[in-house]
Amino acid sequence: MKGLVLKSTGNNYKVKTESGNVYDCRIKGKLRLNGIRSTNPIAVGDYVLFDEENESAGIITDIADRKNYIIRKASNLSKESQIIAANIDMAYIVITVHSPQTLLQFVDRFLVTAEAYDIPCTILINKYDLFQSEKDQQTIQEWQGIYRLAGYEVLCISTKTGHNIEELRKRLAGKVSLFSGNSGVGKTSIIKTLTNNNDLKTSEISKSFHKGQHTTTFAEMYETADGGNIIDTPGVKAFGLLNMESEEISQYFPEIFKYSSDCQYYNCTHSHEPKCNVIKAVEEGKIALSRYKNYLTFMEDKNVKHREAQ
Ligand SMILES: Nc1nc2c(ncn2[C@@H]2O[C@H](COP(=O)(O)OP(=O)(O)OP(=O)(O)O)[C@@H](O)[C@H]2O)c(=O)[nH]1
Ligand SMILES: [Mg+2]
Ligand SMILES: [Zn+2]
Repeated sequence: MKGLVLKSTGNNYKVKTESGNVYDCRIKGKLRLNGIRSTNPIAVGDYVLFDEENESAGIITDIADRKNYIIRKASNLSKESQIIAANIDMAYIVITVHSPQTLLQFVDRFLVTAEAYDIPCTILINKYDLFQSEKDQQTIQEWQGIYRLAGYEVLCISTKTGHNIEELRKRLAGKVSLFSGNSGVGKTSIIKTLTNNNDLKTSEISKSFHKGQHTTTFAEMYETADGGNIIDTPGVKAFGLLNMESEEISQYFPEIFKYSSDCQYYNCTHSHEPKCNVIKAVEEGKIALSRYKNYLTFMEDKNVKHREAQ
């Protein structure tokens, strides 16, 4: 039988067949896994073949080739990597100005990762109802400016007031969408709003630490009424960049990549070289300073790692 993996807990897989039956599956023996070293060989969004054991249980025997997948490393130096999901059309990074505060470096790490896997990404600023003060509005405008300049769509939403929820619903129709972001930003709340699924668990962020409580513990896929699939994921603290070479990093900042073709040196790192068109674009405000600074930080991280490895 063929099915779609809706949830993976590492040794148990919830698999849905085309006719809509759901099976609890396990893996037996070794599966050929394309050489990916990961803590979870099969992920949400994977298509698998399985043998039916009874009407609600099965054994996975094979996994179909993936269109794409996205991997997360817990930190830059961590060896363990985890496949977050497979066969994704679109990734959404959910962020908040405060309650909890999202750092732009976290956003940029996520965007670089999504670019590396060629997954288009949209930024959702959730809890818009909380950000009506002048200061918060300024931050939102600044963030919109930064990311629109880089070519990303930025949408302000609120599950409390319904702001832009219908806009978001349109974008999700007929697609597989992944939701990621820090714990407590409201990923599950958004999915709950869109699917009317009351089984979904959400919880308030902690009063003393102003952080989420890691309420969602496993990635899971949910269906919307208009044939979309949304993948909810556990909140993450950090995104380690994958094994990419420092030269690759500029390719994953679309706006830096765009201007780099006119740098004087073909191997320009856009950090100190004369006649660097990227530095010129930053000076002219065509590339946001915060993006450029994070680019330099990621390059530096990579170089530090290289030095340590030698
Ligand atoms: N004011 C306001 N609160 C919201 C909004 N959306 C979600 N929340 C609240 O934010 C808190 C955290 O929401 P969750 O949906 O559990 O957050 P999450 O991102 O899924 O968190 P993890 O599962 O831990 O990663 C809950 O108390 C929600 O009610 C919103 O638009 N406005
Ligand atoms: Mg959640
Ligand atoms: Zn340059």
